[in-house]
Amino acid sequence: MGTEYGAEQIQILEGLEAVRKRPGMYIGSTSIRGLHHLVYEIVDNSVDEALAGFCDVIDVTINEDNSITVIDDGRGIPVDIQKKAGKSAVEVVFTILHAGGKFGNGGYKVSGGLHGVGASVVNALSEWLEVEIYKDGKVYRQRYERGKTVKDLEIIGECPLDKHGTKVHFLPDKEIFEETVFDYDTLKIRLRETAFLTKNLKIILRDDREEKHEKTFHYEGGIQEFVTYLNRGKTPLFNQVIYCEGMKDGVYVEVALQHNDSYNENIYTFVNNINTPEGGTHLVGFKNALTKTFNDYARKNKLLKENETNLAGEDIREGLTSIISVKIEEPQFEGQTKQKLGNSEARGAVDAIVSEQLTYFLEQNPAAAKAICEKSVLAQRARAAARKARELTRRKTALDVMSLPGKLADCTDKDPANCEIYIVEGDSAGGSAKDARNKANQAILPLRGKILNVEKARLDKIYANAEIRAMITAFGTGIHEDFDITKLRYHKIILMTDADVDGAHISTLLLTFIYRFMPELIKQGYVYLAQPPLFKLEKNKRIWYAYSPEELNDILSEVGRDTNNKIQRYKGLGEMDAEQLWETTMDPERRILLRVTMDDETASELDLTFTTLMGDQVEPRREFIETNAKFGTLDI
Ligand code: TTJ
Repeated sequence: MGTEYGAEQIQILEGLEAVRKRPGMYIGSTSIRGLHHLVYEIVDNSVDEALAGFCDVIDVTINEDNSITVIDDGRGIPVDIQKKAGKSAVEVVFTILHAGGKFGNGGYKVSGGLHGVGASVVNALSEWLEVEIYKDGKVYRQRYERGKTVKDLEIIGECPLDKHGTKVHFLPDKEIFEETVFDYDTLKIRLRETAFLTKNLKIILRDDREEKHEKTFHYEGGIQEFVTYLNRGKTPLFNQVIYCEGMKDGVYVEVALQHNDSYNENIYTFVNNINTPEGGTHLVGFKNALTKTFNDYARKNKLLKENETNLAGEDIREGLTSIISVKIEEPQFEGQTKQKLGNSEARGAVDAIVSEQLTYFLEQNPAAAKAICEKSVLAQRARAAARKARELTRRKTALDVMSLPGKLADCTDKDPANCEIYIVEGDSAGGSAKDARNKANQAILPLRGKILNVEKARLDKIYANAEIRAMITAFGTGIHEDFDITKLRYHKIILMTDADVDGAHISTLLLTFIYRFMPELIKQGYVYLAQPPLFKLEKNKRIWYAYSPEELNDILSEVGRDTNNKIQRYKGLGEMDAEQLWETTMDPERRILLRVTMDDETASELDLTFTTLMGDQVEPRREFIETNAKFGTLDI
């Protein structure tokens, strides 16, 4: 780790021009997501320096003009001239694509993942970028504009001999990005995650814009504290967070886990601090070790009787919260989105380290071991019952209309791409919707009674629930091991509930079911929220609808505020007749639909969103419904 590292070790691979032409290729997109990516790309360089053991603090500031400043106390980017390029190493880092220690040997020990493309991409996509390096008593500085060097690297002053580090200040280019206003919460979630993954590193995030914020993330417990954080608002089965750590075949492995009393599995995997939402070999190794270790323990300690079958992996993972973090010198990413770890040595390393250390933990902590085993046995029984219940939701063939739920008013068009299904709460609203709809391509599924809260129920109960069964059969996709998105019968699944707190609650229950059991529907953008109006304004035989108090105000200002105004506040869908429902909420030409989105980047927070919403803690739930934060939605 202490290898001498200078300009020589940085290799030159490619030119920068391509980046401004096709930014999406390098940072995923030019939406707000890509914008935030610029910050992670810069910060990751400082994190690498921290991982190498030379940096303790990273300071990130969103400035008033939505420029970003990142300062670290590392060794400072090398300033010596690199012979091959004929310019300083700093300039190479910022002006040559793929430069940076990442591709050489003996430089950085680990490298970025998905878009680990480095500082030059950020530079190319910034109106301007300034770098300052504090090293050997001198302050170096260079400025670039849209990726082009403005001036040679200069010494602009002196600093104390013991000061060292790098400062980067950049303004994302408005010519490139659709959105150039940073979201404090998004950066906060991601930087907190980075701090959890890098034990002892302190990250400070400041927001110097109008609404000031400042937050310091510093976790001595690393991923163990991450698990505690993820389990906040839940009830752990035992106090300790199990921690396994070790190095094998060039793979550094850290795993932390703790069960809670819920039924959900919550595992987040990382490679070199980068989220791998599609898992990969490290996850496979972990699951193997967990299944094997618990079955061995349960048999040995008679928690599983001789005539009983082995626990399945999913039984043991019921209620499990875990972080798997590996560091590898040359990670290989696979899959369509390159978010899945491919290195086979990671499987063996995680398996070996977790098997050994988890076995030891269980032997040392029999009470915790017993609690987990007993929960797993219950899960095993529920799984058997659930299988039976699930079989009842299977339709014999895709064309077997007879097995569609009785309450479904299906549409006549059979091409899923044209079809929509409205999930409506209550028979009366369902009735209006049936009268209002375009029968050709709009199906209506009314749900009655309270929707089951899947956060609080085991699988067998969930699959036995009539409302949930109706949705599964209507969607056509099947569920669990049967799930097949190509069988989806409607490309728009539209949740239509009253525009009040109860309606929001029902929507959330429905979304929770979809999120937990059919997340692909959300990921692929098939799920929507209808937006019924809140107000009707009638004046001189003319009618306006408003979808928010602000909109009502705007309309009132336009038509004049006088005694001829008749304002009705809609308390529910039931107060609208079929024609009004069509005009305001269902007519594709006039309605507003919100597409439900989810962001892999902040997935660990999304889980809490559901736990909070659907769990026992009443206050956080209210707050969520009122602010409707985190769950992404897009106006379309
Ligand atoms: C590499 O090895 C020799 C000593 O310096 C190491 C290095 O480059 N460290 C380093 C880079 N620390 N911080 C950075 C860095 C910080 C920011 C904010 C942005 C960039 C591109 C690099």
